[in-house]
Amino acid sequence: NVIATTINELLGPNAPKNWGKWGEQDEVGSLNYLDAAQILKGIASVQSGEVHTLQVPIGDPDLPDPVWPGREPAVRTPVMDEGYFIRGEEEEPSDGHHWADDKIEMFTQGSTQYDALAHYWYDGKVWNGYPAESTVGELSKASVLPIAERGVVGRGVLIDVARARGKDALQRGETITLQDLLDVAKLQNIEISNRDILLIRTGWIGSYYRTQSSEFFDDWNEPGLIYSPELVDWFQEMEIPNLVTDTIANELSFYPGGLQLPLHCALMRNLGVAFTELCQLDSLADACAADNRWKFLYTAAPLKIVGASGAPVNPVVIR
Ligand code: UVW
Repeated sequence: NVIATTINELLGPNAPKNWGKWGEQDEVGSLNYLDAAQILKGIASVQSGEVHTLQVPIGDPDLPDPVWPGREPAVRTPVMDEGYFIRGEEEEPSDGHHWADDKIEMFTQGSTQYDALAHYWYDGKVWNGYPAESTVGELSKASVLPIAERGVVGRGVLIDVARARGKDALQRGETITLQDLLDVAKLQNIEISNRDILLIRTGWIGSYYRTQSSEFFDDWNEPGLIYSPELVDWFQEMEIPNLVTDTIANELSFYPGGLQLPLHCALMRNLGVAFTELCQLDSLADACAADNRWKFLYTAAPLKIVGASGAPVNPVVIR
C-alpha cells in the first residue's frame, strides 16, 4: 500500500493513453468518437422538443460566479449607456440615437466552460505527447480553439448521483466510483452506451445558487468522481468523448493523500476526454426524472478563443 506522492507515481508508466490514435497532429482527442452516427443517435433520442441550457450566469454583481481558488469572478463593466448622456459625458448624436456597450473581464475557465486538452499535464507532456513547452505564452497545441471550431454534438446521458442518494447535493469530498455510476444507471433503468457524452449530476453548483452561501468557497474539496484504474479503463473501453458535470473541477478535488485532480491527467491528458465543467444540471435532471428519459441530444459550441486553456460555453440539450 504505497501512498503515491506524485501523479506520475499514482498513474504509473503503463497508464492507458490514446496518444497517436487520431494522428500526430490531433488536438481534439476523444471528441473524434462523435462521428455522424453518434450525431444521428443524439437526434433520434429527441422526443418532446424541450430545450435546456446548462450554463451558469456570468457576472451577477449580487452573487459572485463560483470559481476555482486563484481565479476571480467575472466583472462586467458598462462602457456606454443612457447614463453617459444624462451626465453629459457623451456628445448627443445629431440623429438622436443612443446605445449601450459592455466589456467583461474574466478567466477563460471562470464560468461553464470547455477545458483545452492541453490545460493540465504532468511529466513534461500534454495531450498526444506534445511538449509542455508548447503551452508557453499561448497553447500552440491542443488549445480550446480546435474544440470550438469542431463543435460538440452527440447523444448525452445523465447519471443523477445526487437524486439516487436522496440528496439535493453531495457533500464536500463525497466520492463517486465507477461502481456507483453503474449502479445509478441501473437504478435509472438505462445503459450507458459506447460513445455517449457522460453527464454526472452531483447537485453541487445548484446548491451554490440555492443557498447563495459564501461558505461554498471555504475548505475547498468538491465532491465527484474518484480516480481508480478501473474507472480509467472503463472510459477508454466505452470511448467516452466528453465528461460534463456540475462541479468546478469535474472530479473529487483532492485525491486521498492530497494529489490534486488526477483524472484531469488520466482522462484529459492521457485519453483526450473533453471536460465540460461548472454546468447547471438541476432543471435537466428534474425533466429527465419526471418522464424517466435520461438520454438526449447534447450540443455545445465553446467560444473560439485563440491559444486559450479553456472557453466559456452554454451547452444546449434537446430532449
Ligand atoms: C483547474 O484547472 C484547477 O480546474 P478546472 O479544470 O476545473 O478549470
